[in-house]
Amino acid sequence: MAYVAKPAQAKAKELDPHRIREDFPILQREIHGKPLAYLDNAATTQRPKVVIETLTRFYERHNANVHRAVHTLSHEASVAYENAHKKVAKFINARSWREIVFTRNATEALNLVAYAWGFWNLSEGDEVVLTIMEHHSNLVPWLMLRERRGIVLQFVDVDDRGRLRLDQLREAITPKTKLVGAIHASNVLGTVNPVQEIVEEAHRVGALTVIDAAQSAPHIPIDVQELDCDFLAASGHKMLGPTGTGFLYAKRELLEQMDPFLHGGDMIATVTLEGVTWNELPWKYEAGTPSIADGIALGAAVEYLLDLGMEAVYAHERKLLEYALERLLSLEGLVVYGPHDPEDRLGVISFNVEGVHPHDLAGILDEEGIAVRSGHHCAQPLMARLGMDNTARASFYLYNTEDEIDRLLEGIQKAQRLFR
Ligand code: C6P
Repeated sequence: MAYVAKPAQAKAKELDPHRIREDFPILQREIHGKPLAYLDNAATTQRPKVVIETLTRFYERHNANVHRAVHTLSHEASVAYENAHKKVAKFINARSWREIVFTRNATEALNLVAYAWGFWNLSEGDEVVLTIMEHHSNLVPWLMLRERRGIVLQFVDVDDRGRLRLDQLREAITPKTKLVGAIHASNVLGTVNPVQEIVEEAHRVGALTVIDAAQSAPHIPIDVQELDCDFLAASGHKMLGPTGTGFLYAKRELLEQMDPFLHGGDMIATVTLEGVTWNELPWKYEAGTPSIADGIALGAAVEYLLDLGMEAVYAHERKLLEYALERLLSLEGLVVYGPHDPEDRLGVISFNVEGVHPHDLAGILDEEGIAVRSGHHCAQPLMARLGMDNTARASFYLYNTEDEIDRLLEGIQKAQRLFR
């Protein structure tokens, strides 16, 4: 089990999802005449008013480019943008805000690791160990490096319930291993991987680690100092921030040693026709005009989560998960993928209804105002390993309620009746 509840959690204040829902204007919407039940949070979450207002306020009062001018607006924008990095650093307990690079999404953050670190530090025969559970974002860049640099990829399997084979991981990590990459929580199965143990195993042979926290950072407390991971990527838009936001955490010494992979404005200190010197961290890795308003609004999202407390967010979602698992597992004609023990997973549940294609099921649920995702979830090797090609997927967040899970069950039963 990767996320072990700490004693503090027992004291976590209880979230009131009905109160929280008032902060999210979109949750007041009706879809096909029914109240929206948004259960597609693993794809992207909704935004609270404070995030939407931060965007509007920026454009109405402070809009200017950052780091480029001495006028008041540019100064205000620069300070707010820097402060957003500080909030994200606090959110994951980084040693310094300079270890936080803002990116467009988790995919860009993971590509940054592959191209700024992997391309220059890996050569033929070097081994990278990945799990079979990786999202394509932490898989395809390494497949590309295998073609371009001749690196060797080792994949660690899962058991039939979708839990990582730690025995295989230990065997796969050898002195040839230069990097171990692992998804923290699976976007298909909800499985939480024991990343602390994975990092320890990697460091034993001197390998670096990249953790894909796109599905964990929004839902459980993350402490990068405690994890001691070298890189960690996450999506801002899966944790109440605007689309077009994500971030990479990397240990400062690595960010200092590495060269950026995007070159141009703002990321340099000096340029002559003979060469360049890099800007200070983290701007060295944020070439060109960044998504300033979105980045600042990500800071507001992170503050909103910190105010509620991540222990409380986890405790609420844990209750929803237990309720949903119990109800889904009691339905006949339904297959629920991933671990059945809530200790081993988070609130992302993939399932299939016998005789109903997941896209048809998602369509019927939509008629009931319920949003779920259906498809391969950008993790095709995992789907192939578990003999699935498409699934329906419900994923929860802090504003979801047990009532919405009841509606999901009723929708599934309606589909079963229609397809009988
Ligand atoms: N998963 C889903 O499951 P971006 O879109 O770049 O911010 O995040 C990519 C990504 C990386 N890792 C994991 C574990 C993810 O789940 C995702 C995104 C979404 O519905 C879209 S495929």
